[in-house]
Amino acid sequence: MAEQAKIQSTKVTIIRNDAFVQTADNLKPTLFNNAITPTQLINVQSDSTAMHNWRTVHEADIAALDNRAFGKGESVIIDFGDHQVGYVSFDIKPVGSPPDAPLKLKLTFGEMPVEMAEPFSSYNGWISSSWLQEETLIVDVLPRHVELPRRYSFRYLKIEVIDTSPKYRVSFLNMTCNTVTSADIDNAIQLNHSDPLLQEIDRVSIKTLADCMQDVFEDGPKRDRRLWLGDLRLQALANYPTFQSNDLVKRCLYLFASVPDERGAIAANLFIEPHLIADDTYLFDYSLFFTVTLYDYYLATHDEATLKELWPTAMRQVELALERLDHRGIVKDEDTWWSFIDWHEQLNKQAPSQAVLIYTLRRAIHLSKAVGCKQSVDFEQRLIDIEKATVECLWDADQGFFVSGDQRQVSWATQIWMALAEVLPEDNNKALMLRLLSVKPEVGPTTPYMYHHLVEALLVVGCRDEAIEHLKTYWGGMLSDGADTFWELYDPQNKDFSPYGSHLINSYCHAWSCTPTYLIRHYDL
Ligand code: RAM
Repeated sequence: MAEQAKIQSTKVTIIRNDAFVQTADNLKPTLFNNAITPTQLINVQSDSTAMHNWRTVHEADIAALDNRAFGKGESVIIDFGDHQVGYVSFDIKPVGSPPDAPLKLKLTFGEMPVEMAEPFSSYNGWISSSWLQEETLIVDVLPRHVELPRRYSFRYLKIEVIDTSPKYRVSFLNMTCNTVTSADIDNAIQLNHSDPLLQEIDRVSIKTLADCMQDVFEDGPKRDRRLWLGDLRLQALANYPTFQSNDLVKRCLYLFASVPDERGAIAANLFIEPHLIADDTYLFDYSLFFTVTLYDYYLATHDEATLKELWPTAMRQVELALERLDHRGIVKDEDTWWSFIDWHEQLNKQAPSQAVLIYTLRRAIHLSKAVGCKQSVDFEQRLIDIEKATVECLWDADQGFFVSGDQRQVSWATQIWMALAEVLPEDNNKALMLRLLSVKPEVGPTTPYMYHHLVEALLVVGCRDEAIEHLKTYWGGMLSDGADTFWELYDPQNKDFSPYGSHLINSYCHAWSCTPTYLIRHYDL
């Protein structure tokens, strides 16, 4: 039995498994660096047809930067040509009289043109404005070589000269971004698809995944820069047929298993620095995805030792989820953020969560048999009972849809997850998805996360053409709207959508949108 230490937090007691922490530490990835130089100077112009109403226009070749000198109130926007994650350095040279006052600069980093155009002071969302990427730099002595200490996620860098003095101006030279990723890009498995759009979607998916692959699989290098279980599951799927950084998946699984609470529940996300800390957010679906991610990892690697060691943690997530069933065998609903599923404000989480439980139970049964655990017998019986209860209580035969919550809500998320969980017989499952596409209930998908599940559900039920069409329209839509990497949020009907109150804070390189490479390759689209 591994040595365990107890860490008291406000709400829960974390039972730390030091042996697991050690295993995770031993699997720390190598980081790859690459020095990137910018490609051009740009301006932003308002354009009602462009994403967020802003487009970039070429202002000058990058060579022009060396010969320009900037005084008080002047600014420049530098384009690094593609999305970058890394550390920026440059030289500042004074021009004119000896600098008789410090130099004050404001630097603004943006993944999207809108971040160059709209002042961050206009941000009024509910999550911290400190995620907006900016920096004030005061330089006493010139010339100076600057190495910014923070890692930034960006394509554009705006430099505003707040002040010099009337006697001198400044030039910026040797602008460089030293990029960082743990993805071995040179050795990624290539795809040669005959469809140029699918080829391009695959390329941008891999770029998105690589930029999120750091010391752990981060959800987004701009925000939250954190290991979330729901994102990890999808990143791992995209990783197997591309970078095959399977040890990074293993490391993340061990990190999650290192810090369960006193009931054995796995947190929804982890902080890695200054040391491993489980966030005090627990989500029903995300905890279950520990089990699912282990299942996918085992299928991809056949790593029996890891399966054996992590199986008790995986089994525990299912047991805890089963404890949430009411007397009918239906997951209890609650008016809190108890399960994630998707960001749609009106979405009721009960039925989709029920489906996630069924989806996970199937995989847990497979794993329990693989490790020779007698729990498989109980899980098999529970699965039969729960599926029966689901059809009895949540299936609305008149509407031909599953319903969720007291208000019997019919949402896309519910049908999609029920289809993935394969609750109905094959033909009915396919009919369910086709009905969903034709009826189009009001509570729809709002994130690439939910669109991933929509496309995969279509593939699972055998609607291949519809799946390809949705994949191309949705992710292709992001490309037409200027994506260098795929975004955290994209609602084609409401392109400014943000669950955080402002599109400025959205992440435009987000793990959960990198899955087309998995869908295209795994399902041979
Ligand atoms: C957001 C992040 C993350 C996601 C959670 C639920 O904070 O975008 O990717 O997993 O929500």
